[in-house]
Order: sequence, then C-alpha cells, then structure tokens
Amino acid sequence: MKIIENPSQNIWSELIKRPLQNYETIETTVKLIFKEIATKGDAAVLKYTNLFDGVKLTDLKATKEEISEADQLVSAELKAAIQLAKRNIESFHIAQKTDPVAIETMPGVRCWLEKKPIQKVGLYVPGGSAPLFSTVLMLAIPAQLAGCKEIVLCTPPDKTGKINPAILYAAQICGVTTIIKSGGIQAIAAMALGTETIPKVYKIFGPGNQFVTCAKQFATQFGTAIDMPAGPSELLVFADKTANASFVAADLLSQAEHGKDSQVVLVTTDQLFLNKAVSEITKQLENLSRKAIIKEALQNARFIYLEKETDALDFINEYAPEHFIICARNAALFTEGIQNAGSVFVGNYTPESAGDYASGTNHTLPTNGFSKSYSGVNLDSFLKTISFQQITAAGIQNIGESIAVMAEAEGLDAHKNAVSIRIKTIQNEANGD
Ligand code: HSO
Ligand code: ZN
Repeated sequence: MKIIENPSQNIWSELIKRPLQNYETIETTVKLIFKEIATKGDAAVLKYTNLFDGVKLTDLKATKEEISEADQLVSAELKAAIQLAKRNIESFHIAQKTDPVAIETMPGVRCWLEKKPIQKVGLYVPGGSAPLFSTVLMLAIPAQLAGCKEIVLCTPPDKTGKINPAILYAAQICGVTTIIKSGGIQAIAAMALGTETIPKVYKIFGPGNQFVTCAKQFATQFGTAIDMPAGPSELLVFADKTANASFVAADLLSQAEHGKDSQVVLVTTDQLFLNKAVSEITKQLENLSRKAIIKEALQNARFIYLEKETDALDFINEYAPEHFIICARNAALFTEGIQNAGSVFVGNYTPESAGDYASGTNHTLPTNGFSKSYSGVNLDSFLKTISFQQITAAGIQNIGESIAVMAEAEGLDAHKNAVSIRIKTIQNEANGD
C-alpha cells in the first residue's frame, strides 16, 4: 500500500499509471489461434479448450439437458436475487430508449434517424476463480431489450466440462440464443470468424483477462466491433472526514478481490481519515477468503492525501477511474465536476457492489483511463443509428444550387450533375417540354 502526501502535479502522471499489461508476447499466440480457427473451425476450438482449460469436450454447445440441470442446481434464494437484479437492470435500460429524431432542415428536405439492433452479438463471460454470472445480466439484458436477434454467449467450462449453473440460469432467463462452452482467445476468435457451431457475430462484448482483451482487439481486424478495450477492475474513492472509514475500506477491498492486477485508490483531504482507512483495510482483510489475491492487488493500491478538494477533483479527472465513489460533504463539487469516470457512486450508503450486481446500472465499464473517451455498456451499445433523408421536388430546388456550387468548388462535376439533372427535369416538366 503506497501512501502519498500532497503529491505535486508533476508526479501525477506517475500516480495515474495502472499495473503494467504486456500484450506483445500475447499477440503472437492470438494471431496463431485466429489462423488455426479460420482454417480448422470447431476442431481448433476443442483443441485449445483442452490445452488451456484442461478439458476434452466433444460438443461446444450447452445442451437443453445441461440448461435444465442448472435450473435445478441454483437455489431459490439465488434465483430470487437474480430476478430482482434483472428487474432493476431492465427498468434502467428500458428507460434509455430515446425519442426518434426527425426534422425538416429546410422545406422539402426531411432528415431522420432510426436506431436498429446489431443483429448478431457475442457476449464473453469469464470463468476463472469467480465465474461472474452477474456479467450475463449486464450484457444479455440490454442485448435483448435492443432487439438483437442472435445473442451468443461464450464462457469457459470447468475441468469437468460444465458451465457454472448460475451462468446457465442467467443466460436462459435473459434470452441468450446460443451458449458455448469456450473461453479465452479461442472463444473470441470463433465469434469473430465463425465456426461450424459458433456463429460469427458483428460485435463482441464483455470483460476478460489479458488474452481475451488482446484477442478482442485483434478481432476488429476481421470487421468485428468490440465494446471497449476492458482491463482489470479499478476503483477510486474520494473521502473527506464525513466518510466512514470501515465502509470505504470495505469498498476498496471489494474491488481488490477481483484480481491481483486490480487497482484501488483512495484520495482524501483528511490525513486522519487516511490512517483510519489503512488500518481498517488491514483489519478487514484478515477475514476475507480471497486474502491472497487482495494482498497482491494492494501492492498496486494508492492512498493519496491532497489538501484541497479542487486538486483532488483535478487528480481524479486525470486518473479517469472505472468506478468512482464519493463520500464527502461537498459531494456536488465532485458530481458536477467529474469529467472522466465509468460509473459514479454517491454517498456513504452507495457501495460499488450495488452497481456490480443489482441497482440497475451496467457494470461493464471502461478501465485503464479509457473513461476519458469511452462510455460503459448501455442500451445504445447494442444499437446502430441509421440516418435517412427524403427530398421532394420543391426540396431539391431549395437546396440544389448550394450543393452544385459546393460540388463544383471541390472539382466534382459528377456530384454537381446528380443535382442539376434533376432540377433541369423539374424545370422542363414545368415548362411542359
Ligand atoms: N466490478 C466488476 C463487476 C463485478 N463485480 C461482477 C462483481 N461481479 C467490474 O465492473
Ligand atoms: Zn466488482
């Protein structure tokens, strides 16, 4: 745990650095696997599932029997919790539907926009030490609400060849159309290229480790879009003396438990609070099951004391956190001043866990400073906007001359002609020629 007091602005660029990710060595493997999947399809996916996940599968698709077996295995209590989260996520994402845009820019020139679902989407749900079925809700619910026809989900099987039952249950209730037992680079490559069993999709969503992230970026070379270049989880908390040190410690620990490369940061204007938070962390850590992972993640943690709130805000905007918790009397300074953050949690009773699971907001968010330019996943992530226009005979006469002048100035007389030929025809018709 690094404690930094009153850092001067010239070391901020050092402080906003995330734990190093090295994609160079991974890229060679990614290229190789894409190449093999392009030529050998399912056989290559099965081969790499055996190699990386240590399981020999015969079939990549989850069967109806497996899905109904999972339904039996998920407790009624967990099902009820998932259903509550589903309702909240649905409500918040339905509310994101926008009104149609349609105007007449000038008489006879009508322009409008229509949003259409991305027809085929691929959702990636990591397995690993904590199979995050909540990610299924965060991706499949908006996909279904947007109207995506084909919703493919890939997730790695365990050593016995099975998918976590809660993942299967969530996929089932959220309208996933194909569930594939495959993870890592091979799953991303299969969704980007298509195989006998795995449909080729137009956009891939979801978090993953360095291999998955690198593969997603490589997939864009094959015309597949991606949600964002997602990396390890991160949380920044701003706290003043009105914050509760044990709550803040619990929040920081909650995100540190994701993985050893996660980063948690505390920024505070109260030195006493900083000390309290650090000792709370040490205390609470002892009782946590993922202590070993958290300890490693805490090596990347930063505890920063800044005297002025405005400096704290500037620093936070530079850091551009994935998650930003505000526990401060003057919360408005931060809610109004925040420019770069994936998702913001306001007040002592708003833990990040609420947004991770059930409040309704999406937990698929930009990391690694990408909240400077990317949004988190939302309904629009599953939609495209098509623009339309329709011009009447009167309209082309109103706008035509300007188009012709501009086309001529660009030296594009065929463009000019496409307009003048119409205007001439209208004039001839009017003259009865
Ligand atoms: N904090 C993670 C999401 C998550 N947390 C899932 C628990 N389960 C990335 O936003
Ligand atoms: Zn989390």
